[in-house]
Order: sequence, then structure tokens, then C-alpha cells
Amino acid sequence: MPTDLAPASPEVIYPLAGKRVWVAGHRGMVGQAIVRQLASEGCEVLTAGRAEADLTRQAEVEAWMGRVKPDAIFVAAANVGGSLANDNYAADFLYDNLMIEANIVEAAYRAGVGKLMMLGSSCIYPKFAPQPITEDALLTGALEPTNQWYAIAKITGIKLGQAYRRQHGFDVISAMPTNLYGHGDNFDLNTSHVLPALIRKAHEAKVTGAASFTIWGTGSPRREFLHADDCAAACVHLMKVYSDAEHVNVGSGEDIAIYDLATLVAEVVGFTGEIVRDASKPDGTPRKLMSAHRLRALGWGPRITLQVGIEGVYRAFASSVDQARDV
Ligand code: GFB
Repeated sequence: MPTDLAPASPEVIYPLAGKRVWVAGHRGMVGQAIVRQLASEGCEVLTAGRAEADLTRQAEVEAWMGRVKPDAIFVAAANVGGSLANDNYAADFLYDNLMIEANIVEAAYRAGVGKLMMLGSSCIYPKFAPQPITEDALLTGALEPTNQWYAIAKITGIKLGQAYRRQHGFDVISAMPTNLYGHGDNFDLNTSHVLPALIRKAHEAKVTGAASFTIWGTGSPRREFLHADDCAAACVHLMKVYSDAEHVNVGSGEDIAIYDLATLVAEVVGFTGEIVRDASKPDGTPRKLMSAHRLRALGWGPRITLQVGIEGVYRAFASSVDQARDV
């Protein structure tokens, strides 16, 4: 690792030990990973099921927050999906995500919460942002049209945090993870992100003896991937060491072409047939590699390589498919 990227050992300015920490969205892939990560922090983890508080309903969020009064909050709750779902459910992606963020920030401020982390996405950046994308590329150009609805909601999340910090001195920080994958991911081919889709397609092609499986688009777009457990570790780290208005990219610092990713998944799965490209499906943003410089300077780097991460997710996926068949 170049010395200028060598992680420093930053001071812990917000210890989590002894605190009551709400993970909003604890059933999602990232929320689950944050809950697991917090287990070693000596804090009390709070969660709210949908029956206790529908996060898109302001009155429910205010009532829950006023009653429970957490010390700190991770906002990992979001309506998410792959490029096709973003395009098909534009209203849901914009409305749900805006409401979740606005309701939680306002209610948290009113309840006197000490610190809050917003989680966003690398799709906040312009479609043709210079690569690797530094944090200051935000709002410098037009967004990728297919996921602009989700992106606008997530940009608003950053701005909400900055506004509450500026007007009220509320300690809100924002983390912008790259494309994530991991345990508890969505494997529905119509709504999933690319990695779980490829795992499922390669597995099904292998078990049915198919000659090929098909990927969307040209296979040439490049994406950066980070395991959800690494993302959770980075978020917990930032919560403890970072307090500023500027958002922080959370990524691995490396990207891969989608066709090469499909080849890697096929190898892990043990599928030896052909990988076919369906150019009628959209490619989306050509490249989305974020700069990891700020996060490295704050003392954090990833631990799970893409190959090892995919192997773990595939093992879990294959055994859940086996269990479902045995039932
Ligand atoms: O993961 P994905 O849907 O989202 O697609 P984005 C990434 C790339 O993989 C695109 C290609 O170029 C897809 O065309 N791809 C190939 C596939 N085969 C498949 C497949 O079977 N399924 C899927 N889903 N893609 C997301 C946003 O954009 O980025 C989210 O939609 C979020 O909102 C996330 O912001 C970080 O990377 O294009």
C-alpha cells in the first residue's frame, strides 16, 4: 500500500460502549451487518419492526423515537434495488427514501439524539464523473437517468444532514457505500443487484446443465464491490472517529468489468458453459469507482476480497436453495 494511503490511527471521538444505538433497517443486508458489527462494541442495539414504526410515516417515527430516545442512529433503512427496479419503481424509490430520511432526522433532532449516520450510495455522483470519484464530485453533473430517483433521495439525505448540522449543531455524518453484496441479499432476478443475480443465474445454469447463462447489457460497464460486512465495519468505524458535514465514500478502491465479474462468479460456482450478453438490457453508468482516499486517511481499509466474499455468499445461497428443496 502506498504510504500516503497508509491508515492512520485516528482518535475515537464518539465511543459506542454503553450507548443505546438504533439500527434503522435492521432486516436489510447492511442493517443486519451493522447489528453483527455492533455486537463487539459494548453497546445496546435497538431495532424497530415495521409494526412498531413504519419509517415512511412521520407520526409513527416521532412516537417511537420520543419513547425510545436512542443515543445514536445508523440509517440503514432504504427501499433499494438494481437498475431495472430503480427504473420500474421510480415513485416508490423517491418517496420512500425521502420520507425515511426526513422522518428519522427530524424526529432524532427533536428527541435529542447525540449522533446519526446517513447511509447513501455511489449513484449520487454524476453519470460521467471523473474516476476514481472523489467526494467533491457531488452535484457537478447530470445523474444516470435510470436510478436518478434513488440518487436524488440519497443526495437529499446528505443535504438534510448538512442542514441540521448547520442550523441545529446536530452531529449527522454521511457514508456513501459503493455497490454492496453479502449475506441476506436479494436474489430476485427482477429487482436484485448484479452480483446476487449472477450467482443465481450461474448456479441455476450449473444445476440444470444449461449451455449458457445471460447477463444484462454489454458486460463492459465497470463496478466497484464491497462486502456488506466490510461496509458495516467502515460505518461503525466512521461513527466513532468522524464528525463533519462532508460525506465519506465507503468502497474497496477497486473495480471490475461486469463480464469479468460474471466469469469470476462462474468459476466460484463451478459453471463451465458460455456467458451470453443481452445488449437489449441497459448498461447504466459506464464506470463507478469511488476514491477511497478519505476513508483510508481516516484509518479504515477493507478486509474481504471479492473472490472470498463471493465464495461465502455462494455457499450460503447454495445451502439455502438446498434447504428450500428439502422442505
Ligand atoms: O447492480 P446493478 O443493477 O446496478 O447493475 P447499478 C450493475 C451492472 O450490471 C449494470 C449489469 O451494467 C447491469 O446492466 N448486469 C448484468 C446486471 N447482468 C445483470 C443482472 O442479471 N442483474 C442486474 N441487476 N444487473 C445501482 C443502482 O446501479 O447501484 C442502485 O441501481 C444503487 O440504486 C447501486 O445505487 C449502488 O450499479 O447500475
